[in-house]
Amino acid sequence: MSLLTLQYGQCGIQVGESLYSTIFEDVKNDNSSYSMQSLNKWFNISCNGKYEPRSILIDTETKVINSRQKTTYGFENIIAGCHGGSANNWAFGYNVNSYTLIDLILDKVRIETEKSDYMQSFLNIASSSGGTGSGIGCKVVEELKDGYPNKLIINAIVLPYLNGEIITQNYNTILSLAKLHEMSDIGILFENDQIHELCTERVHDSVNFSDLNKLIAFQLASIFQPIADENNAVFLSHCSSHPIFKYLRLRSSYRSSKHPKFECLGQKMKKRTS
Ligand SMILES: Nc1nc2c(ncn2[C@@H]2O[C@H](COP(=O)(O)OP(=O)(O)O)[C@@H](O)[C@H]2O)c(=O)[nH]1
Ligand SMILES: [Mg+2]
Repeated sequence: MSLLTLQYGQCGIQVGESLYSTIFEDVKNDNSSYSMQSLNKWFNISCNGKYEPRSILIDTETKVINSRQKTTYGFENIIAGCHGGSANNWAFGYNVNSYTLIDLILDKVRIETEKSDYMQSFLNIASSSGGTGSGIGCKVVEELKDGYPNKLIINAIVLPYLNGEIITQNYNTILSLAKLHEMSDIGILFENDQIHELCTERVHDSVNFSDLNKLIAFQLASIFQPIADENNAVFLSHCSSHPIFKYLRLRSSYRSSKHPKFECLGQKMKKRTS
């Protein structure tokens, strides 16, 4: 089973990149069935043997896209126009910018879904508090829910620091969560404050976004990496089929081993969710 990742805005793109590099580090140079399953889940393999992340990067400015580090695998699907951002305004992203980009995005989604017969889920990654990820993200999720009713919609949402960097963050977050709650099969929430605290305890004092993203990536990978004879996404969908359990909050500490062995949630799910 594979999934298609959609990364929106600065936060979504940076977290998504960290997720892909974590996955790639976990499985590269390894021919085990675990690694093969994982690679097939996250990457298309081109005819010249190059790994292409099964992912679409979406932004309304080019700053983050242009400052990405080079990787051995290339992100091929990039939609980043010079629209001047979404002004940290959910409504502007949802009502205005999304109309400029939606056809392009849905076209890429169609092409990617047609590449794999086993595409089971969409994984959307965004912050709730900016304008692009929250606004355009919600619009795209709405279209995905409508156009692909049999696929699982999984939304990984980063909640802002409580002390707030963006004056509109609370409005954007409420609007995003209200929309996404209707349409998510699974919502996974990451609170920047909590993730920051975990990183400070375990790593060092001067924590930056890259540390936060690494921890978020480890937590996401611990859900989605394959386990023997079981598909985690299906397992998760059972867990969250009741509306009360739709939102999961993961609690795990920073894992800094060089080759992390991702724990599947399995029996530990109950302990970690709230
Ligand atoms: N964890 C994490 N949070 C981020 C990152 N970049 C931005 N944020 C948070 O995302 C929010 C701003 O959203 P952003 O993605 O910049 O807005 P957008 O580009 O308009 O979607 C703020 O609350 C930031 O704290 C990141 O790389 N990691
Ligand atoms: Mg932005």
